[in-house]
Amino acid sequence: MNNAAVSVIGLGEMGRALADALITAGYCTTVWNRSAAKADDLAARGAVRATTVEEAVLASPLSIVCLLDYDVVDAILRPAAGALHGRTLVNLTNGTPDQARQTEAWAEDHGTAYLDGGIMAIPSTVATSQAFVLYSGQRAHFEAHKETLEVLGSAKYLGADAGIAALYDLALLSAMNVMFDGFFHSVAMATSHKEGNAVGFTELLVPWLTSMAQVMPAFAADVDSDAEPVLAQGLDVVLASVRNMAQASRDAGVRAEYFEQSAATLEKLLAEGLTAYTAPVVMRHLRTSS
Ligand code: FVH
Repeated sequence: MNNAAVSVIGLGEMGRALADALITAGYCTTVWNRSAAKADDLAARGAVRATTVEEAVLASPLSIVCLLDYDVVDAILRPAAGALHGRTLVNLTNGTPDQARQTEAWAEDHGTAYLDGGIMAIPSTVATSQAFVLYSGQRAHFEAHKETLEVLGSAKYLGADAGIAALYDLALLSAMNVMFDGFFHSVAMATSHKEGNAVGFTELLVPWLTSMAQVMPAFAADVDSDAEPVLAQGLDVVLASVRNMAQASRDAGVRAEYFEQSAATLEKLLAEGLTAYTAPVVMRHLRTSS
């Protein structure tokens, strides 16, 4: 039995999964939520109900917060600032890097050790081998609570800048969002055919995307390197296929704006005299500040 105490503030879908994992791991878990009924199942499993945020914070050396957004975090924690003094706050709410840094500064002003985090899991995968959680802030704070944080999923420390976990979290989520947009676009195209069906098509799509994901480390190495890129394709070849994707989408009665925009970008790069589609070329185009 692990007798360490942890408080979980925010018992939405994710907060309940986090609290449940801590109870299962044997932690003395205190919980608080605006809508108190969401603590019922956890209390039945042994969680201690706090009636105020302050009471929840005072119950444990470590409080884990998982709420809708940083405005809610701010509104909930501000009145409990005194209780947080000398304790550790881990904020797993989705937010921007600047919000994370501002919350760290606020916490430090109140004598609170702060870690910001990003949960790379859905509620059903919390505490499984699929789950990992990104953390940033002072390493000493992470090391002090690493064992507890490992209960939620593999704990990955990214660095002292409190904003880096949020940056990586949002970057990973952006890749996921674009992937799902691409998935739905491709399904709309494939099912425009009278013999097309989404399930059969997806049986081809998943191995295709899985295979293409294997190329990413080589692209990434080209981004990091100053040497000639290893992976290169003719820009004219890529443009021709993107134009075909746009035309076939239109012919299938599917919106083609994404590919029309993509074709316009490739045309612009060709007009600038570039001939190769490489990771550094794409990066230069994406980085608006360079
Ligand atoms: N669910 C997921 O799959 C993702 C996985 C990755 C991480 N996200 C982030 O986790 C945060 C919480 O998400 P959630 O799924 O738990 O969201 P909800 O079930 O909607 O719970 C929201 C909690 O926030 C409380 N809350 C909302 N507004 C207020 C407010 N004005 N004052 C006090 N509390 C508020 C809400 O309380 P209640 O409605 O139950 O009373 C819940 O505790 C989020 O950042 C995700 O991006 C989840």
